[in-house]
Amino acid sequence: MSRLVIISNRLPVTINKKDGELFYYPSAGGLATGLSSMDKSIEQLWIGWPGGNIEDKKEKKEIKDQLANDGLVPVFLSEKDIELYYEGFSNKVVWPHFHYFTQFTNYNNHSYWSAYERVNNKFMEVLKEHLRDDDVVWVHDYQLMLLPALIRTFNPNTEIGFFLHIPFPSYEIFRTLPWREELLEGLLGADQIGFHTYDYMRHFLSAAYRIAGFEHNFGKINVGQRIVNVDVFPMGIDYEKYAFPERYLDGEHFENTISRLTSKGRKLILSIDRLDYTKGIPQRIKAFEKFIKKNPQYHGKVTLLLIVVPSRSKVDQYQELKNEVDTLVGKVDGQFRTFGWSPIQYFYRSFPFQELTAIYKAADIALITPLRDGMNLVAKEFVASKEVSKKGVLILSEMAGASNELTDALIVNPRDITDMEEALEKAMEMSLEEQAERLTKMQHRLKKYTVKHWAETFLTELSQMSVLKSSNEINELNEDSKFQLLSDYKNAKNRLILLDYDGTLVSFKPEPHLAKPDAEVLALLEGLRDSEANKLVIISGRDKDTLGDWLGHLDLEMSAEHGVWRFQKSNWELAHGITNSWKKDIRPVLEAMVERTPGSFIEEKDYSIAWHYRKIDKALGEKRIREFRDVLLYLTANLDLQVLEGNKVVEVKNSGVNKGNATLKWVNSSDWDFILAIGDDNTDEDIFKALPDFGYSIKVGRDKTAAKYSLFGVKKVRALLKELVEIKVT
Ligand code: GDG
Repeated sequence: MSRLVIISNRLPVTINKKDGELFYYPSAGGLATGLSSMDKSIEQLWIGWPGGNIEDKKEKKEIKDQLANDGLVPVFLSEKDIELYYEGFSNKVVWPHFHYFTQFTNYNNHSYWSAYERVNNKFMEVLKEHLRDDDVVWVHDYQLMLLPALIRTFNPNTEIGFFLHIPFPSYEIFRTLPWREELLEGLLGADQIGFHTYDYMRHFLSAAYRIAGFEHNFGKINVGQRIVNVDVFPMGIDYEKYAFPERYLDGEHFENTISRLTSKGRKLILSIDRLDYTKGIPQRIKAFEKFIKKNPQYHGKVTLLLIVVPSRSKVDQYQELKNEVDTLVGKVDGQFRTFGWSPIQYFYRSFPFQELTAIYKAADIALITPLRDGMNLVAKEFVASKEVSKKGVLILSEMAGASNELTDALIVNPRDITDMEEALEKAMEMSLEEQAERLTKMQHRLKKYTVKHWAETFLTELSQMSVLKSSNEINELNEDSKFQLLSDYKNAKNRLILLDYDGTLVSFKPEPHLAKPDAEVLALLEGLRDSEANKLVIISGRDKDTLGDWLGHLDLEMSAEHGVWRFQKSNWELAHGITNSWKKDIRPVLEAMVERTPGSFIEEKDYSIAWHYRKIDKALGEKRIREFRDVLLYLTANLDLQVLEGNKVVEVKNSGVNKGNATLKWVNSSDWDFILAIGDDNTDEDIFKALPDFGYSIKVGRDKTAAKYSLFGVKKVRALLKELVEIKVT
């Protein structure tokens, strides 16, 4: 079994130096707690920053040795790295931007960006010292988005997964980042990219398409010769740990904490987050204030336990937020407190796990209302803590990824103070039956989709990608097969060469009339035609007039409109039994498609008619085809026509006419000792299938094909034809 190498910004252990001595603590945060409960039977190595700024060589060595015992490898960051990469690019650019706080995004600090690049490379350098050929590497989160591509360059065969723990913003937001291409390119180095929710996945796919031009098919993106799988993996929790914390803890202390919290018989509303502007803490306090104001009957009977865990205190916005929270708490408390009651109990610190779980158990309501949150594990942990009691209400923001799963919570809009206030009223009044019913449903899900399940699903799907990679392998025309083709060509006396035009000899252009043959392609065709042993045929879906104008002077043979016309001895001949009287019935349907789809257009040929959607969003084009498919099929069935779906085009033409039938006429017209056919489109598959066994068929592109070989791109086709032409010369 392969070894798993986890790479994240922070290690699950944080080092703190006090009075010259090093102390090791478990790191806080969802990622550290989550991954630490993964199956230990798989060999693991975890690479990351242990926190702090360790400069001393002796200390570095000591830390390295100490961590190595637990399979951990430190990446040491300098003071500058921490300032520019961690506090800078990660937390002042990516974090606010991806959480839709663009007013806090620093768009113009290039030293942040260079540090981000430099530190991603630093992680790479450490990985290089440890990476084995069969390792599976799993990179985590927004601080390391360049790493997948760096690993890919270093070792193209490494299996690489990437998981983003925060939201991926909509394309409209993402596009405004100056480093958008670089970040996409970095991420697309992975074999698999995972997100917490379908929305984040959808946003990513849209950005990859609109910014970098990569299309996807059910979440699978073709990047060069690789497939990148993009999918949703909602992260779970270690359920048992929160459901039965007493099993892991000193029971007495645990019970004491609970009884201290519940001694006054007041309802306890819990709010717990890192101090962060994404968490909606001020709005939450305002909602509580409104609730207290509106419901005097609860005075003295309810407490908001407001726990704010210090975080990123060096970033300006966090200091401002701290002041705002302090002021708001003071205001509400000052306004409503009595000698025996304080409406808010405010803690600006973190709690050990033991106390945290006791707090979860003691709380009656959890008020978790982030303005944006990738997932939010606290919500899940609170629900799990009610496994035994079945008492408690979760009020959850619709902007937290967790709201997609915890649909039995009271879901609120975190910017709507009234909505949150009303949810508090509802929670206070909710019957025990309803609480139990809602909790049971959510617990059922959380028990099943634990963090272990999350990691296993991600890694299983990643390993299936490598199976897919090998089963999907395309038989590329490599040096050996090309050598055979060239030598067969050289030895042959009677050769047939069938070439498609668009996408094969010339690249696609936004409009068909722009794809005129250039000097290079004309010279290649002349070169091939000039060999006496060659019969050169252009076999295309284009109309005969365009082909005639562009290539008629070359004195070669042609087939136009997928076999409707045949050009021989400077003369166009129509295939038998073909009519075009049906066009008047089909045209209005295609015109309706154009009307509904700005940017699409009709191409009318003598005996066929096509609707192109090359210039518009592929998804919109495909949606339109789905809408009109039934009408088209109904009409064409009655008129003995066929509907062909090509590369961003739908074409209607007489049935029984296709490139395959056209090909057979040439194939049967002589006793060839060499046949070569090259094409890129679905319609060219008919050509490949019509060739005798000894024929060479080459598909241009990466799709599944009946052709013997594949070549990637027009440039490569031209290079091959050039070699054929040169054989004639020598
Ligand atoms: C990211 C995304 C996503 C909190 N306070 C204390 C404490 N915690 C523990 C909780 C929980 C974890 O920290 C917080 O998890 P979150 O999910 O809320 O958020 P982050 O870790 O900041 O961030 C987030 C997550 O990654 C996972 O993908 O859900 O959306 O932003 O486990 O229990 N633990 C202790 N004392 C505390 O005071 N011991």
